[in-house]
Amino acid sequence: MPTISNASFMTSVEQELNQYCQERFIAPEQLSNTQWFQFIAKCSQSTILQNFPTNPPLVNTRRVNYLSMEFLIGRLLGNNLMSLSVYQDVDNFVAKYGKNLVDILEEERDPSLGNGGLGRLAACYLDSMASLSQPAIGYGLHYQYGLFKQHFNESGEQLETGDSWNRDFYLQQYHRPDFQQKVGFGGTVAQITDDQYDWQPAWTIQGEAFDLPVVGYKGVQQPLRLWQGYSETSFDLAQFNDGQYLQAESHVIDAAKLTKVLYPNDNHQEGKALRLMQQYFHCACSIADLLRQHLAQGRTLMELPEFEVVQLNDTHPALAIPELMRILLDQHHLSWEQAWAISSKTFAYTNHTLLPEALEQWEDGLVAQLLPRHMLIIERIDRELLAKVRAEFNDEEFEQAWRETAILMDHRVRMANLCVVGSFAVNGVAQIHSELVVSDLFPSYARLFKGRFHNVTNGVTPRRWIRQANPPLARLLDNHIDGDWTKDLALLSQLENLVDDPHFQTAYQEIKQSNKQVLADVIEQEIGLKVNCNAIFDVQIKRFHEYKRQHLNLLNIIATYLDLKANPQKDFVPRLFIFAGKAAPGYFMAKQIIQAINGVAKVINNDPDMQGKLQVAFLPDYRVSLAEKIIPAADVSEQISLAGKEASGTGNMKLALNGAITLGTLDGANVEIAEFAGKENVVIFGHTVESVRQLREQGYVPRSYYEQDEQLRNAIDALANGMFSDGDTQRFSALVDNLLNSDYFCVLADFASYREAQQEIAERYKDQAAWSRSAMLNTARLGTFSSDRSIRDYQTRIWKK
Ligand code: Z16
Repeated sequence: MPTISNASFMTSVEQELNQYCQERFIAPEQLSNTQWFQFIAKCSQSTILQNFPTNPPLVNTRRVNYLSMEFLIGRLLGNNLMSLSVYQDVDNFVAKYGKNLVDILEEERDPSLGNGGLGRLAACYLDSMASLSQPAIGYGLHYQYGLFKQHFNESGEQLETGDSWNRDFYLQQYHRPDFQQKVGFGGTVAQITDDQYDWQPAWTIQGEAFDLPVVGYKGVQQPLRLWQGYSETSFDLAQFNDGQYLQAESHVIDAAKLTKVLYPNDNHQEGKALRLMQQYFHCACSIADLLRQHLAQGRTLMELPEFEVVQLNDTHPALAIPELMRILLDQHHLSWEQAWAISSKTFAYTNHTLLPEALEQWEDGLVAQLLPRHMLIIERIDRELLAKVRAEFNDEEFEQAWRETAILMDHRVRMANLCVVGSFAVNGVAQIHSELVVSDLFPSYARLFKGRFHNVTNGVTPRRWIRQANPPLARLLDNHIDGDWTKDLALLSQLENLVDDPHFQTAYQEIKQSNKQVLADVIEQEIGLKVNCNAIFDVQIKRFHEYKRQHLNLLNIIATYLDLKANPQKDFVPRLFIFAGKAAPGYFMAKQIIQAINGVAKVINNDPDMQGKLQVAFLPDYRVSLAEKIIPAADVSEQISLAGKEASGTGNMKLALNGAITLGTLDGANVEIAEFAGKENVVIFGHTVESVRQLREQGYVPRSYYEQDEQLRNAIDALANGMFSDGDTQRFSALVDNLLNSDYFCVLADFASYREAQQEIAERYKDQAAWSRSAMLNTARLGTFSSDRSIRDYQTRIWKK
């Protein structure tokens, strides 16, 4: 627990304010929001550093080294004030000078060091580990440019600009020059003994450590350590293009470029050499740093797995496995068997996707060229695996089993395979996903490595996603729950008894309504649209990807619009569709979908017949701070991915906890949300994993749905005939063609069922009492989706000694 009291914190704030103002010859009343922000950031950071405990003791657990290429941490100051338990005091303090803390916190720039779910999950887990005093360190990269900023042009296309987050990021990152590392690339290897080689890299890049303190809620502070590339020599990166990499070896890479930018792909591998270099750089710096700390405490290498665990966040840090092996073999001269005994008990791997285009595979030539020693190690791991597979499978089974399990196949290095073989535990991120990992992705591994496969369902931190994002709901919970729900979200179940209490109902409803009003102001500010606050706020906020099916949502909007135009007198529950999300800059179809939504929004929002009935708001530049504004105001949570494709989802949890009704398929964590909330408190539709399988077996013909369903046909035709593109009949032709002729994600097959589900939503919303009862039960029953619970699952299932 922190040793600082609120009173002493506020006294020091007062003293420092005098000094801050004196230095600037200015009275506190004249400070701008920016200055207030800088000032409060400075006070809270020095307090954290001086007063928050570090290095919690290892009690029945190992220290967690969370390796992730992405940490989507969001704004920090409000979160830190809450963790220090001084949020309210600071709010009162600035009020004395006519300021509002919420406005001041708006000054902080989001550090967008991640793409989407995977990066945000890493941030929630750091928060939970610090709050639960689980010893941990996060290792990531200090990108100069985070995820691009998104804009829309006149015709609704996505444009991207750079996010140089660090330039006006006022919170301090602590440069740790003494933790600097050197990372080699390219060069040659010479064999010394059976197990030991001498690698002479062709060039090296220096890694500089920058720490961001992660402050747990009434817990401890632990570092998020981000590595930045640095070097004295410069180099022309253009010569290191794909295809040319074979010649690039003799050059020195410009280290400043190495960590320049985060690759903007979510659930998709780009396969660029620079990305592989980033991955290795990340692993090499992190593994060296963790070994430094381990050895500094007087511990032996053989003891490593007793004290340290490395959790691999997807395959992006897979090279940490051969890197640890290399150090143990070549620098510490251990035998292969000794090194493998250590390494294979140290790593655990979390799989986040089944999508083939997201499963990383690297050309073996590229890996050999860039990392010749690691390639030898990977080849040896693969050879030893071959012996195991031969022993386990009979002659008939062997070929199939090897196709599936080999690390090296068809001139590719398959990183997921490397992770499964090199880890003591593998987990998926939701029940159904973990089952599919075993049954569809890795059945032979499951037979080979019994007991290695687990499930840990994702979770979200209630500190940010309830207390910080939804202060009125937090206050209501504070007033009605015994104990601190912020630390133990299972306590939400106490609300179960209150859902029939009219006072509580009214309070809960009023909170949602006032949050909708707040969001309405944001929408007007951002895109100039005045919205009807009595409409259903129907929200789909996530990365744009065909499997997430924002175009299914869009087709229903178009069908609804056409229906309302044809039947103006129709009884209709007003609806506001809210979208937010980015498409990878190179993902053409996702960008088409964005443009189509913008096109539809323009027509509908400008149609006088629709005023207050049907509206579409597409908010640009989705990011953590925008999510914090949308989520508390949502009535409906769109979770409509094709069954089997969304590993878990985490936005689904945030929305449901904040009282949105899930409208979803039986995919990812939706399945568990439905179980916990109760089937009657969600709306489920669409094909299941099993029925999608059957659909494909029969031979899926999307055009037949188009031909048989008039509403669907009219909707698609409207897209095709220029109704939403100023008469341009070509603008959406790729999207239309794709839907009619391939439709890999079965949008047309789920259209009818989705439309029915949408009508059910409208019906249910008419009964406000029943609706908010369902919403309340979502809040009451979903405490299990706290990331604290996920971390406890990791502790008991995976990290245990
Ligand atoms: C990502 O965000 C996810 C998976 C992946 O392989 C790569 C990236 Cl960048 C997402 C999943 O799509 C999502 O279902 C899941 O909730 C999230 O990771 C966290 O597990």
